[in-house]
Amino acid sequence: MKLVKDCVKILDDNWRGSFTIPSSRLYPFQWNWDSGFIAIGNQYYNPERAIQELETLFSAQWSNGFLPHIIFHEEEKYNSYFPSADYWDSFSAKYSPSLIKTSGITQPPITGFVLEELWLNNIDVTRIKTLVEKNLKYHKYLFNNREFKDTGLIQIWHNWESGMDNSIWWDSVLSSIPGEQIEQIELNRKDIHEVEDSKRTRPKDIDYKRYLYLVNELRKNQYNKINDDYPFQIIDPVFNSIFIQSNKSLIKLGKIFDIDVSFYEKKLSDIKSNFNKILWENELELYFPFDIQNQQLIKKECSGSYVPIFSGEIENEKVMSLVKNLFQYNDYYKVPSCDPREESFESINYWRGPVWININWLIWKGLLKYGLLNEAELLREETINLVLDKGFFEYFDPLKNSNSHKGYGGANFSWTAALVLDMLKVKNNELG
Ligand code: 2M8
Repeated sequence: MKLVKDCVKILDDNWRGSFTIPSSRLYPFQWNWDSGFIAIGNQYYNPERAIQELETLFSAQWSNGFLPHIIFHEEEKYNSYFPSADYWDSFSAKYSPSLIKTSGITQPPITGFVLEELWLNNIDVTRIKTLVEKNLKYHKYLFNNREFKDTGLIQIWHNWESGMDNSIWWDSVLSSIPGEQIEQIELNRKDIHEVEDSKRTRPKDIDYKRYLYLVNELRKNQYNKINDDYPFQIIDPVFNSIFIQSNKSLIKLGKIFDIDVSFYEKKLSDIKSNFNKILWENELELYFPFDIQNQQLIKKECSGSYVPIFSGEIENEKVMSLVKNLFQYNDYYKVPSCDPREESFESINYWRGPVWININWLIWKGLLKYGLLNEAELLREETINLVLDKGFFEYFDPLKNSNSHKGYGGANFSWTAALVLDMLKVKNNELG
């Protein structure tokens, strides 16, 4: 099947000997949640690469358990990405590894779930056990350093930690950073030279200055704590839904491997009882992020509002409301990263409107968990067709009547290929 061959070729081309880059030139290093999604796709054709991908990621784990979002593997490429390895300056942080440079923030913790998938697919048990132990240490770090009060819920400290970088969800918080704090920040952006039409498809300079302001503040504290007035303290439903599922997977695997997981069981029950209380909005019947500094939900409809289905831990009634909402419009492809009815919607600007394959995949997985097979199939078909029609890009214009003949951002994008492979696998039950 040609589509399968194309997916495998992209994963092959982006493989760098022990890890996979998301897309050449634009993202020349290893990214945390990308690696999780990539391993999902590689487990069928290349199980050795799937496990190695995670082993390489965890080889850059900090001694306190923290798992960074970028691993800067190839020194000669340090300056081809901004902010560069030197900008992050991880070597000056107490707990960072001393041989490999990394960023100082994390990303949605998908790897626990991925390990369960690899285990189900009979990939080397001894190697999986070692990774489960490391992954549990990472979750312990999150509980010990990022828990919001005693809720079990984890806070993120940077919009890059959400993985949905310039989502309209973060607008209010980021724009609260005073102008004089970012005036002096210098940019040396590389991304804008690597994609077409970057003015309309990538974040603006002023956004980048705010992102860097946050990095600078975190770096002063060795990425390990925040000051009381630090503006970005968010409980993100996407991060936490993925975290719930990964905790469940690690608890299951931990028991199989005779590891004491009682700490995580207690914490998981805390998150489960607080997730809906804090993040569900009753009138709009959607999930939203909670802004801790301003003590309020950020009530804007984004694709992330649906990702909690992936956790498998929300009540049927809520799932049905989400599904009703999700399938009510047919004039755009599912699932736009920002609802087209929102004022800030921009159809081709990165996380402010376009469809992303990883978010569709998470929602699709969630629908399957609830036995919503028709809805899951609709989403799966639409997602695969979008890639067939517009190519293996990073993101896609959701408007059906637009003139977009191809996708946007990075081409030959690894997680697009990997997750399409997974979606094909379920349908055909084999890939050949
Ligand atoms: C994008 O984020 C990076 C920063 O981490 C960037 O824009 O330079 C996001 O889409 C993120 O979710 C993704 O992991 C990363 C690599 O694909 O690119």
